[in-house]
Amino acid sequence: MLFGRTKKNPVVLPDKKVVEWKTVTCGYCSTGCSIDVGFNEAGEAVSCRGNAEADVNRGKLCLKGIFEFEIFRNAGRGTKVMERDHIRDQWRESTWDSALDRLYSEIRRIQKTYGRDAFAIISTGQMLTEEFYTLGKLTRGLIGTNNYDGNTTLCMASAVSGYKRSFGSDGPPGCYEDFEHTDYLIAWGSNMPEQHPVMYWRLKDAHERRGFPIVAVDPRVTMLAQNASLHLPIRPGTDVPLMNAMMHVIFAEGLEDKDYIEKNCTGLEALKEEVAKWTPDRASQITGIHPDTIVTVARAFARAKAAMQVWTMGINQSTHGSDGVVGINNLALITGNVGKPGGAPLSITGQCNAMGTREWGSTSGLPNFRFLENAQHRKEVAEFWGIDEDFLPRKRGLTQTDIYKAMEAGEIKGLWLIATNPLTSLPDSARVRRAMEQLEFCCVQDCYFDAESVQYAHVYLPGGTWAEKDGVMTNTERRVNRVKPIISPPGEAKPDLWIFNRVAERFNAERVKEQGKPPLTFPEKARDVFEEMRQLSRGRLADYSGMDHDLIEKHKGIQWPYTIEQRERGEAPPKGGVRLYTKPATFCHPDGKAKLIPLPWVDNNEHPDEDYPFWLNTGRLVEHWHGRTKTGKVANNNKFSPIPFIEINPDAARDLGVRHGEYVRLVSRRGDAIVMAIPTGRVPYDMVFLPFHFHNAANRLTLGLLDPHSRQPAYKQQACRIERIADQEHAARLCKDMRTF
Ligand SMILES: Nc1nc2c(c(=O)[nH]1)N[C@H]1C(S)=C(S)[C@@H](COP(=O)(O)OP(=O)(O)OC[C@H]3O[C@@H](n4cnc5c(=O)[nH]c(N)nc54)[C@H](O)[C@@H]3O)O[C@H]1N2
Ligand SMILES: Nc1nc2c(c(=O)[nH]1)N[C@H]1C(S)=C(S)[C@@H](COP(=O)(O)OP(=O)(O)OC[C@H]3O[C@@H](n4cnc5c(=O)[nH]c(N)nc54)[C@H](O)[C@@H]3O)O[C@H]1N2
Ligand code: SF4
Ligand SMILES: [Mo]
Repeated sequence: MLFGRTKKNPVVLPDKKVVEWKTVTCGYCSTGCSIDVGFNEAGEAVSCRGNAEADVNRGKLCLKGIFEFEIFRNAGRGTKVMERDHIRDQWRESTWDSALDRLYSEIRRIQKTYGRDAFAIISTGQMLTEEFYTLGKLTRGLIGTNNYDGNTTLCMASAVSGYKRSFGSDGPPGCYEDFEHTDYLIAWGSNMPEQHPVMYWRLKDAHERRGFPIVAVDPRVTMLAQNASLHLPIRPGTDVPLMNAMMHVIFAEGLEDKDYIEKNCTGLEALKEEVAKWTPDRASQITGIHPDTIVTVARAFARAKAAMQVWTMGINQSTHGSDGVVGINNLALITGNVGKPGGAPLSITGQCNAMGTREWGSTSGLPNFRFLENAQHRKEVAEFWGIDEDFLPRKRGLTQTDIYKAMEAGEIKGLWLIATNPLTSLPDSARVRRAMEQLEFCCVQDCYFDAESVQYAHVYLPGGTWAEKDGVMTNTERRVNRVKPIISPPGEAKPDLWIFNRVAERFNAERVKEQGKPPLTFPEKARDVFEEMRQLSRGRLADYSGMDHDLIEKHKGIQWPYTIEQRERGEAPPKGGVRLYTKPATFCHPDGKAKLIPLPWVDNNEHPDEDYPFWLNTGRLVEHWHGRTKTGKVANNNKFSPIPFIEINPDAARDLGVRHGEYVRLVSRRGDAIVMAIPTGRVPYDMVFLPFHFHNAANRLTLGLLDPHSRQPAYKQQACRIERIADQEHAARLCKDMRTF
């Protein structure tokens, strides 16, 4: 019998005439899928398919990965080095030598005039690990500014800070294989089917076979919530009270794992004292979740043989982001769900290599989770690099979010932006513009010349991206994956590693000439940089010492830790399933114990009121990537949502007299934006959801209060109002002006 369409409109797959497939790792999200890129006879990249041998994705890709080959040559790529004297001047074509000399001399001029930290460097989670390590060495070892951070402060800072507070170090303990063992899974503020689609496929696959409950905690009815066993439509910013009430129930009913706590944790009494105050009734008033539901979830979570928690930006991007992560860790610790199959508090990372910069970028510390505040760590790294120990600062400098405030206040005068686009991604873009206008000098290193921050640059450096470059990336489950240069960057664009090495040459020459000291090593080849990292990692939590580029490639990714001792014993790298803290009292605090930390809660969000009656929630769509420099030009991605829009509840739309597809003006205390209204039951009556992918939309309105521990902005909780627009044609033009490609 024949299935499917046999005659009418058969689906015909175009023959792309691929003659060769080359395997790399996807450059979008942190799932870390392995991709085969197909090349035709002319050497053009024409197709992508999932690599079937890789444990991560087992042949699958999402719709960003499928069309990723298009980014090598799509519109707006930077192909020339550009310079100008003032940000209002026209650009002129320049040369690498001229632009890099200028970058070097402006850094030193600004440092000499205003102090060492008056020049800031901000990087990303989207380069390769060898590039992060090299930039860290250049910044900490030669340039010497302490105002060095990454866009990961907008993304993973709360997870990092929460892990450090609970466990003594960053580093997600779980892995994807945990989905295959868990008996209960809570997803806090994570829309995995859209943001980590192939990771979700792994979860769904395990779920279909074993049928454990999945609980989605999210104010929206996300795609994950639609597929969950239970959806808790929590009031924005109130996850910590919910966690406290769950712990209240667990202790009140004696469901905690006393033996695990005894062997592994400190701080039990103080935690118990705090959560005693959080009855389900009290938490229900704050969270909007029925007390019976809280009791049911707490009991089931504690009774499950193995219970897992995953979370993403719904937790991290909040004024209680770091506390939310600690709350998740507390729940895991009191029920003994750390370091065992199916039991993990697993932070889902965002960007393809946000983990790589956490491990090696030296932004918040020194390589491999070493701290600037630790004298022994400073000594180790200074000796390894061959620098004076005193050259390293004794505590970390400003975070990205605070760097912009210092720019606005005129304390920071120069900026080198690398692979991040703050005009679209930082909260309250009017303030970001004011801050950028204060700068005496700004260099933007981006693979796209049409990235908005280029508007404020004096020097533009065209970077290569993704598989135009050589190195590794670490995914959410601590798997180090390989990326190879399968095509050259367009025009004069160069891999970021090449750029850092050329900048390092200039600072090294100064070091030799002015201080008579030998230059620091800056290997040209990524595999030689990896060798330095491998040595520095020995005996550390993120131990890479058993790995090298070829082995990583052969195994389609290796999870850390994989030590030289394991390799010498002949142990092959495990296929998956590597966990942290599997043995008792092996946490990273000095006593080996994890800390249970009480979490009192203060409500400090901007709430809807009479003037601004809606919650403004912002986030992502499956088809787009951040500021859309990439996906905005891929037709098969952009066509799904080419203009800014809000999800609005159909009843709210009706009460406002707003029809489906009408343009409205969204107004907050910071600014306004014209967006299209799409009524949907996904959001409650008093909330709108605005994807942040569109330039001049979401972040004109966001408030971005900062978490006190991590300094990460609360992008998801603020108030706005909706105004109808009489002249729809004019509104359509304005909306289009907000950048569509
Ligand atoms: N397609 C696509 N995938 C991506 C990205 C992309 O741009 N596009 N970016 C990557 C990056 S860098 C990141 S960080 C991840 C982000 O991945 P996610 O965090 O999954 O994505 P978001 O849409 O930002 O936010 C997730 C959810 O948080 C919910 N939320 C809002 N407020 C609260 C709250 O107070 N409590 C709770 N519990 N939930 C809340 C929102 O309603 C939203 O559904 O995605 C990665 N993957
Ligand atoms: N309102 C709101 N705002 C948010 C968020 C939210 O949920 N809501 N989420 C926040 C989060 S989690 C994140 S991670 C940030 C992301 O914020 P950004 O980092 O600003 O996001 P991107 O648009 O990905 O910017 C990356 C830039 O680097 C360039 N690029 C990409 N790859 C390379 C490369 O290999 N080399 C070089 N030189 N350049 C490259 C791209 O062209 C792009 O211009 O946004 C944050 N902003
Ligand atoms: S799930 Fe993430 S890593 Fe996999 S193809 Fe999609 S964007 Fe790439
Ligand atoms: Mo992110």
